[in-house]
Amino acid sequence: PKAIYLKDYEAPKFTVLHTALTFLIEEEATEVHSLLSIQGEAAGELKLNGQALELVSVELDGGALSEGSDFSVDDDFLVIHQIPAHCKVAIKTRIKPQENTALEGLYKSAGMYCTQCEAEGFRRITYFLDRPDVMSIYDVTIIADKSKYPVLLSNGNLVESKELEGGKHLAHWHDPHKKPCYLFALVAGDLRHIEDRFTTMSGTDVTLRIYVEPQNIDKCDFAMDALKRSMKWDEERYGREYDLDIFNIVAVDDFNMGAMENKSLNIFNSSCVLANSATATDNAYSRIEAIVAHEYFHNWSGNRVTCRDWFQLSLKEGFTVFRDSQFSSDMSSPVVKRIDDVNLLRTAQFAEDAGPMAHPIRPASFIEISNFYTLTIYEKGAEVVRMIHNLLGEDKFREGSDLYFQRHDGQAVTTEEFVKAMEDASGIDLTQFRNWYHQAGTPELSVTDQFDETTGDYKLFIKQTCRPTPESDKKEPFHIPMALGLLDEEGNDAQITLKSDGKFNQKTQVLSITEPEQEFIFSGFSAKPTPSLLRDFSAPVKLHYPYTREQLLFLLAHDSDGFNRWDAGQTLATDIVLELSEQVQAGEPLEVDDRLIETFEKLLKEDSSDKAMLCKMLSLPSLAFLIEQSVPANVHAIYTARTFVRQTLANQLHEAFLSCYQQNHDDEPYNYSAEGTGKRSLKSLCLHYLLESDQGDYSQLAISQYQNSDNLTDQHAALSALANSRFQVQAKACLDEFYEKWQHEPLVVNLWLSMLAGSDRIDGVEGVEELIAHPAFDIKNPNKVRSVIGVFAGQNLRHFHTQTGAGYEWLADKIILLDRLNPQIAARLVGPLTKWQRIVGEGGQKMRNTLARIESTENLSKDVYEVVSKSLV
Ligand code: BAL
Ligand code: ZN
Repeated sequence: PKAIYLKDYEAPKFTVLHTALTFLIEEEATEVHSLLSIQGEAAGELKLNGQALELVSVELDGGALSEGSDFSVDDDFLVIHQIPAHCKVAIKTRIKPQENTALEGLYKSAGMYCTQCEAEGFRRITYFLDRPDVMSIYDVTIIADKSKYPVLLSNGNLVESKELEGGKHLAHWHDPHKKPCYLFALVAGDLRHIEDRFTTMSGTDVTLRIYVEPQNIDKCDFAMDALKRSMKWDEERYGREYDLDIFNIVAVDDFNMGAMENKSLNIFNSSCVLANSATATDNAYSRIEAIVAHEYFHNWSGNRVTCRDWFQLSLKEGFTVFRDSQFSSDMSSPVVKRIDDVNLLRTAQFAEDAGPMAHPIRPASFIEISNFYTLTIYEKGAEVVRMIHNLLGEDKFREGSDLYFQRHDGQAVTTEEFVKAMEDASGIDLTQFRNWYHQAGTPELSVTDQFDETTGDYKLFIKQTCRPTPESDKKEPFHIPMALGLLDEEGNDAQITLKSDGKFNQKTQVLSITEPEQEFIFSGFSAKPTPSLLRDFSAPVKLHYPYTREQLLFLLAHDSDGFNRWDAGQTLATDIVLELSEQVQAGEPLEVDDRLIETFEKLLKEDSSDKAMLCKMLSLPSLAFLIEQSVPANVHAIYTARTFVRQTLANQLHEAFLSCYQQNHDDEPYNYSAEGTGKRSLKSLCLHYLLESDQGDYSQLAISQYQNSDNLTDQHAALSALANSRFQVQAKACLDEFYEKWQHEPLVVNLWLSMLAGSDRIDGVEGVEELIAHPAFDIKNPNKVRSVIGVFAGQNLRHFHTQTGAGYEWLADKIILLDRLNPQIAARLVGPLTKWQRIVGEGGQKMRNTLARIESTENLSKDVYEVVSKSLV
């Protein structure tokens, strides 16, 4: 397979002004008739994309064309040798959605037809200029059996609907907004809906509907509420109003992504829309709220202003993730939201940036674009927009955003247009800042300091570096905004006075790091302050400062920045666990630093009102995060050390954990709210520690919580604590009962599968293979693949990295099998193996050998080939 390069971009020679599509849906096959009104500057060859299509006929301005003399067709293109500058091309194709397991283009999920066209799925529906800079007005007619498919949906407004002979019916949809074909959508099925209304800021009445399979009609209310809140928030925060009379959401079970922002017809993975207290956890509620908002916000950041080409994907994704994170932050606790975002970034995106698939947020090349829906494009992309927001300030950022939407409404543009609008609106020079867009890798800041008692000057020396990544060895310095606080001896924020410009600034000062090495001098100190660096994680960088454990404890107790207070605790715990892991390897006796235990005890006894924050403070860094901090990593030594710390805390503080558990355990009916979620998360954390303690048998506490709770969050917490504990008999009884009760609810079953696949007590590869053989598993369903294979390989690191290498071989077998069915999902599963260079010794080598075995498999998809081959370089 060949790579595609950004530098080769050329504007299209023809565009499609209008696209009329007719879908004749039959059980055997679906016929797609398309009539394209084409316009170019001059006559010439027309090269249309198409994949897995059966071509029926081609006409040009009403006359039939012949293969060979007029056009040629192969696996990827239909080429019409010569068309005039203005013409109409009519193409008929036949497709088999019911056999489409790749879930791209038009496919069938649980008896309903639906589409997924981003990035390049439309070419599996009909021959087209399948590129985002070709924008067209669509008229879509759907004809299908009325009893089987009573609901027929597409983008825009319904302009006609009627009954036809033979039990069929027809619906005609017209979308007045021109759009790229990746935003096209169609749904045909036997669906129910709930309906609500929203009046926009200029007074337009919008009908809102959520369509689901009949059994799910009681799980739509929360998503509807989230949608209305998103619409209002986007008006208030960004001045963005909805632009059609109808907005539809449809839930489907088989979906490669979380959801898709098709114009006015968002299609959602059912896991990202369906919720009630019995079938969704707090985590699911919060994910649903964020994804409903994300897809809705795309209506402006993505649909009204779209991407010129797929190298610009972060233009819409980075900005929209930033917008949805602002929304979620406004709906709950900003610090907790920031902690969650940064945890994901530092654990998974930093690993991506340090691995063989590292790419800039605006990549320069790819083989398969589906492989670039990454944490880098999304999460790091959002961090880059966040830095612009912080450099400009809220008001100027809003002016920049307004200017961007006003200038480029209806256009397909690049990240450059976004940055330029921000620059023009604010007058702030972002020239150097642009390096974030085309340089991959995580910059590292090494900070040292010095205090001069005679002058009262405090100096910070900051050095920035960035390791080589596949696209370049040598990096230009990044523009890194570093938010800084300086704590005095009492732990208060000192006034920060930069000696060079002499003026008093705020208690948090943002320093612009732009050079490879920089020095800052602050004056007016009577004693050496404690630096609070990178407050609120002001830039996506790795920070190195030689904090002593005493300094970290001081920050943990006093820092006015909530994020850094939490981060001081994480740094302390990381330091302790990694030191212990060295001792594990040296065969030395282990002992946990008393100061960590004292800190936990103090936190547990504090009467904190912010339960969610307390839960974060009491959570140890994850095994995945710790592995990232230690390269090359000895997974088993780190696992042993971390487990030892958990058990020591559990044993020494079990009474405090019990008391905290009891204080937060009440009989109030379930209600999804920031307060309720915080309480439940804290309670669940205490329960997990209690079940790890050997100072008492707390299994009954978990069993009772499982049996008596009115909500899935608490039941899941109890079950997963049991599943990971020494109480395996009780765990099995409860888990079996849970499955019996919920086997008809796919989303609950998926949670059950993921609890088992992620359990510390699973019987290794044999245990996970039993899940694959279970009737609840279906390899064609991406949610089930993620729940079992994804969780085992991506989260159950102790068992995946079993020393025999059996975990790697098992994963390779699944990837090879799945590649025949769904290459996108297969390629995602390669991720854990790509980290082979970070795993110490033989383990890393075994991972590499496994990758080589996958690479040697015949007829590998582009998707899997790209990830595997790049990982082996
Ligand atoms: N555009 C693909 C799904 C999403 O990011 O919203
Ligand atoms: Zn998105």
